[in-house]
Amino acid sequence: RADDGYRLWLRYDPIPDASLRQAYTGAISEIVIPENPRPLVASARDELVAGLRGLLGADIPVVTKATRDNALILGIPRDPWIAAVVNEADLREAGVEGYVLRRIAHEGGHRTLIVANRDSGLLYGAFALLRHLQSHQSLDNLNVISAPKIQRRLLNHWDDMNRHVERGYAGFSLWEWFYLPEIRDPRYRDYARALASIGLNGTVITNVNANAQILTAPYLAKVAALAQEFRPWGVRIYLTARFSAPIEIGGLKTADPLDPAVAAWWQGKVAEIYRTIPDFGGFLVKANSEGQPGPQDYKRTHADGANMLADAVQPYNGIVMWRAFVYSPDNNDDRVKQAVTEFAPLDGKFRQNVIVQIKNGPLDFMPREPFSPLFGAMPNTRLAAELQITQEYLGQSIDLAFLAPMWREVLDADTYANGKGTTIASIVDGSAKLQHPSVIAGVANTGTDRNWTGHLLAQANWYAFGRLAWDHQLSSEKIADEWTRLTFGHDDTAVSTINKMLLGSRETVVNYSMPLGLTHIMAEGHHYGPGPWVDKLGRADWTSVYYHKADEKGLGFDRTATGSNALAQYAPEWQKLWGNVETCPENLLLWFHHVSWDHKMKSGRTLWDELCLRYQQGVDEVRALRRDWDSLKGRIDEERFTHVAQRLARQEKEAINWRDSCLLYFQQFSKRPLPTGVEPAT
Ligand code: GCW
Repeated sequence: RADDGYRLWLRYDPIPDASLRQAYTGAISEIVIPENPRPLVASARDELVAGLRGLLGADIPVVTKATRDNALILGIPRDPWIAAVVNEADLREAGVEGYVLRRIAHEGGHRTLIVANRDSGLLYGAFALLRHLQSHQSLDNLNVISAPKIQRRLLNHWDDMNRHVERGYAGFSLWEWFYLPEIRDPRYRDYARALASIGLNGTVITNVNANAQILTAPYLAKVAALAQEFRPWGVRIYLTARFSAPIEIGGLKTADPLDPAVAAWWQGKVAEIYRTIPDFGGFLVKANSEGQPGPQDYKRTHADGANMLADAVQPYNGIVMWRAFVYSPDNNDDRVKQAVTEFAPLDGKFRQNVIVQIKNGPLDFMPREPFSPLFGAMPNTRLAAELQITQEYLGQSIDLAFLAPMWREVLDADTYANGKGTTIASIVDGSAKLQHPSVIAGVANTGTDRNWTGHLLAQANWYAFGRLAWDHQLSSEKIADEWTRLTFGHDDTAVSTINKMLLGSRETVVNYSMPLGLTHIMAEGHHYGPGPWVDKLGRADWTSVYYHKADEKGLGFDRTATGSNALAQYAPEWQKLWGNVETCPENLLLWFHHVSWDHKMKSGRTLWDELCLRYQQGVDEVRALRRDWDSLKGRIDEERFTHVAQRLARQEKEAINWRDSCLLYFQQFSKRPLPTGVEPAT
């Protein structure tokens, strides 16, 4: 059968081992759900029925009261007997959205329970149970309590109203505006189901750069139709709010946040939104960044702008996610400093339903950059992390880059804001300070491609984001292993090979594109492939030369006290480590220092030789990826095998292009020969 990847990680293929299949079938004799289930419970039921049919090849009957031994029961602990086996403490641990999965002895036989405080927990619990079976784990001692650490786990779509996806590499936007609200692609349901399966509970469906059209009445009716499709899967809709909307669609002369007419316009608009979409989540705003309008156009602050919107949504429990990705056109200072410069003085000035949303790094979703210092600079403000699932700077939908290890680096990064151990994860989830609602956002990599994400293996990034949003303690290894088994089955060789490929892939991209802390030297505009020579654009901080600063002496951006001193925005512990060229980890060396070509690296080589060898290593690693994948021929279906093999072949060409382009370019400055081991340019 043709396998185009549409089913994602929800394949439910028959479990090959007959004895295991039998064991499961014996252990789940019927599914018990309450009469007239509410929508989320009905979704849980449908998923269990479909999942078990696929995995076990049997139709498990659905009943409203347990009639036999080995019933699988979905319940909210109103039944006294459930309360007797799942106690108060368990339920507290499961919290608002979590679940308890438990196999218990009951009346001389057994029951399997999915218990939760709310319907959403039952839905997540159903997916978790199916995942358990797909992982071929035993049901015998099943006993799991799981609850999300972050409350709002959102995708951010950069989808324009004309269905173009900014930085999207998987086709067009999924939202068919022209056809909505009457005509609804069944894919909307599949999309929401995929989100629910990994615990995501919201989605911002429009680009932060989109126009204000989305907020007009005809479009709100279309959004309401999408919301209706998503709702049974517990997925709420959020929209971007263009700050100048009162002018563009409201007929006002100003969008000044302190003008009462402007505030009144937004209040009216918000009331209209909630009449149309009662469970609307709130707004995401990009203001005064890259040409977008904002409060500063009226000499007001980000806080003035955000608070005005926050007050409008507050009566409905809505939230405002205000992005901190800012760099102004007239800024002569190091661009990476600006978010802290602009936002830190506003700490404590935002309403409680405002969350300042920060990209993981201070520059822009580079293959590697240090964490954004803003996470440690606003102790009295709710802060969200924005990660990029779509691979704008990491090979788009051609190169393989599994991003869980990169996100782990960010989540685990210690800001020292409240002393040692104040990780970004603890700031985002609110455990380091009072911070509700907590939010994490991932810029989506989905589109109309049959396999959703363009590169089949990029599905792993969507999956990883959802799993980390639910539980930011999960290891990259665990997530990779889960995804690989769900997607490719349990062949030992296939699993270990694919896991290994995934886990090393991001570092490989770093090696052949921007090693040793280099950033932003990609091609102009589309951002795919090398462009270290990019110079003389509209603004200096869009060029590559601004970032690598190659000259006769050396390479890299001095961000210490002798340079831009961006380093001063970090805790003293980091300043000490990163500020010294001898102690700065080499993977961030050229981010923080301008280093002489002859600087001696840990390997004993010069910077120049090391740089050359890193680029070469990147190429070699892509070749190894190809060999690994080729070794799987016959172990996975031909269609998916070919799909990935073709992309890896292209990736090798691109890696060579990166190596040759960057080394030839930098060699003009270093004036040194390539060291042994580096292939001459092709
Ligand atoms: O990474 C840059 C992208 C822009 C994007 C911007 C942002 C949505 O190149 O395409 O615009 O960041 O995050 O606002």
